[in-house]
Amino acid sequence: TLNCSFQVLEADENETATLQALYILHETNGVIATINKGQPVLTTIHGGHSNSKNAKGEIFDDKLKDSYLQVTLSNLQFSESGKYFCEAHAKRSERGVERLNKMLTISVLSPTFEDLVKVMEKVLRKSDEDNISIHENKQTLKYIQEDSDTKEKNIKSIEEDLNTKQQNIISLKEDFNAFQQTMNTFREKLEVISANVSKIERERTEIKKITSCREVKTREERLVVTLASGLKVMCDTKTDGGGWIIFQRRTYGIVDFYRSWQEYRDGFGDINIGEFYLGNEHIYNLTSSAKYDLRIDIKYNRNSYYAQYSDFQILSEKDKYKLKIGAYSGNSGDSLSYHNSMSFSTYDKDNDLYGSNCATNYLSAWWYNSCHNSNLNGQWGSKINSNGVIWNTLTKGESASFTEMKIREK
Ligand SMILES: [Ca+2]
Repeated sequence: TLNCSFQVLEADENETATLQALYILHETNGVIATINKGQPVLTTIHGGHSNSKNAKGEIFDDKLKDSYLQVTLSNLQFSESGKYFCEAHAKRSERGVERLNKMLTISVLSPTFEDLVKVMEKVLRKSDEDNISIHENKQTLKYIQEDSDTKEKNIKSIEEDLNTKQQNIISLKEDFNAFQQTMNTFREKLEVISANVSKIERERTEIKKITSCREVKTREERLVVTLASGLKVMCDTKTDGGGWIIFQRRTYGIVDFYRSWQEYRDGFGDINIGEFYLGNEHIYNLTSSAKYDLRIDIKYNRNSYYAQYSDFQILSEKDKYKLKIGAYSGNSGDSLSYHNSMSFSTYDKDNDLYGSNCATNYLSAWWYNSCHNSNLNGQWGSKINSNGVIWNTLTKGESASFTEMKIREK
C-alpha cells in the first residue's frame, strides 16, 4: 500500500494554504494515481489489468484532518519495482501553487512470467538493435576490408611498378656496360687508327722530306730547313728565284771567323741567328753529288752586289777542300778566279802558295793563293793590312758589311 498523506502547514496567520491535488508517481511509469480537490481518485492502471488494486483518497479543507491518497497494489509486477513519489500541489495565498514531494521505494523481488516476457521483449529489442549495430559494424568492416583490399592492390601495383623500374635500371646498367665496352673497343680502334695515321704522316713527311732548297716554298726570304740527309741549312728563297743553300753568311759581325781547320771542316756559328759557316765537309758532300752554281752577295757602302760562278765544287779533305769554279758573271767584279784550284788554308794549315801562312797574315781562312784577291772570312769591319772582309774589285782594302756565299743545283 502506498500511502500519501499531507498536512498543509501555514507559515503564519496572514497566510492561508489549501491542498489542491495529490499524485502518486512511479519513476518510470509516471503518474499511477491522482486526486484533485472535490473529485474522485483517478488511476492510470488499466481496468483490464490482472492486478487488483485499491485506490482511495480524500482532500480535506479542514486543517485538522490529513488529506491522503492511497494505492494498494497486489501481485506486483517486476516493472512496478522502483521508486514512487508522492507529490502534492498546495495553493498558498502568498506564493501561489507549491509542489511538495515525498519519496517511497517499493521493491518487487520475484519477477512474474509477464515480466520475463517484457524483459525478453526488451532483450530481443536490444538484440535487434545490436543486430542492426552489428550489421552496421559489419558493413563498416566490409568497407574497411574493401578499402584495405584497394590499398593492398595499390601496394601491389606500386610493387610491380618498382619491379619494372628495377628491371629497367638493370637493363639500363647492362646497356651502359655494353656501351662502355663498345666505347673501349672504339677507343682501342681509334688508338690503332691514330697510330696508323701517325705512321702515314711520318711516312708522308719522310717522302716529302726535302733534299734541296729548290723544294722550299715559303714567303720567308730566308728559311732554316733540315734536309733529308739530316743537314740543317739556311735557304735563300728569294734571290734570282731562290733555291740557294747558303754556306757562308756574315751580317752582324758577332761571330769570330778566325777559326781552325777542324772548325772550318765541320762548320761553326749559329744558323738560327744567321751568322755561320756551314763547313767544308758539307759543302764537299753537296757539290760532289750534283752540279752547283755559286753566288756571292755582298753589301758595301749600302749597295748590293753579286758575283756568280758556274760549276762550283770543293774537293775532299784529302784534297784540302780545293776550290773549283767556272765562268764568272755578276756586277761585283771577279775577285775569286784568282783562287780557283787553290787549297783551303787556316791558321793551323798552310796550304797556300806563299812563303808564310796567308791565313795568319790576314787573320782569316780562305783558298789562299799568294795570298788573296778576296778574303770574305776576314776581320769584320777592318780596313787595315788587307785583313778585312775584302772583295778586292769592290772594297779594295776595306770591308764589306754583308756577305752570303750560296750554292744552287743546276
Ligand atoms: Ca804558305
